[in-house]
Amino acid sequence: MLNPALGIISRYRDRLPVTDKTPVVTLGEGATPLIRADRLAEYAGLPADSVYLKFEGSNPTGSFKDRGMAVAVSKALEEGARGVLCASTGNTAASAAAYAARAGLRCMVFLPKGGVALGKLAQALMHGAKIKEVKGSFDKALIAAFAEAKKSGFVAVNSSNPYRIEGQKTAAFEISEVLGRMPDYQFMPVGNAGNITAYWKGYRELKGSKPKMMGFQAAGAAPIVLGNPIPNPRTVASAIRIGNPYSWQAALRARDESNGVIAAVTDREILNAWRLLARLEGVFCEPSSAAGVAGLLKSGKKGHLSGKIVCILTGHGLKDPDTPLKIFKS
Ligand code: AN7
Repeated sequence: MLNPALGIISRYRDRLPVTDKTPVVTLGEGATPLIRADRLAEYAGLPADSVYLKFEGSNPTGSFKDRGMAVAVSKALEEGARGVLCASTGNTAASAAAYAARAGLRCMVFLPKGGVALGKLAQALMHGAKIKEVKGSFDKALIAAFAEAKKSGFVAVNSSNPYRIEGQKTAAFEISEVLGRMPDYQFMPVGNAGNITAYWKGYRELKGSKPKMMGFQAAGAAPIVLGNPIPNPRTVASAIRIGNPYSWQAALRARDESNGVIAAVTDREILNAWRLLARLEGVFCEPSSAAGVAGLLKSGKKGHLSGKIVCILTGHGLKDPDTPLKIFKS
């Protein structure tokens, strides 16, 4: 195996849209741990050696976005872009800012004002991104970002950018390599729905029996579950506070082709799963990342799960230091 520190482009070059001419911009993303979670499995009423946590918080900027950004920024550099831009609930901005800095590109980020966790804002500032705060939700910021991309010629590196999806699909390859096959179920949060789209693309490119894709939105920000956009999405899980996901149709395809589910979990269920991960397994993810685990705990109780189950923990707990302090004050 190639040195994992070389990043996903070196490891999966033959399965990514790069050539010898593509300048590889990497921070050593990917090769994140797949952590066996027996105590969580027991809590969910499932057997030992059935539940695994893919801890994407171990990526260089602390979220899964780095996989997609490595490819998107490398391609932007190859294509001679002046800069990159994105709208973001925080993690995309942090990742874009870091990879743009490394590539010597300018970076502009459109953020929902007051809606981004502290650590993510600190990252975007630290890496020198130009920050535009937009009144309203992520969905408004995305419209502003697309308008600016048209005007400025900066490349949009939201998950509308197909290279983002290509990079993110590599997590499906890693899980399958470690388990020796694809899992039976995959539980994960759904926001703008790029990641569920990317995983499903990755699994589709592999031969064998594929997982059921189990996506979870926060109940106050669950447009896909309700079947219509939400003008004012609300949830404690700021990363997935999204009312009109870009990859809506692709997420429905992933759900339907895999015989999976996209459902909602309440903030209470998210926070409970988030705390359980920290206290039963020693794994600190951000609140949004726990939405898939909240879904697992609900489904586990119904008793029809079996086989290997992977939960995607999309971002690191240190991204959002305010939420534990607010919730566990005493
Ligand atoms: C920790 O950074 O949309 O369903 O702008 O940061 O692929 O959107 C973040 C999303 C899950 C949802 N977990 O993934 C952004 C942004 C974390 C996240 C999601 C996000 P998608």
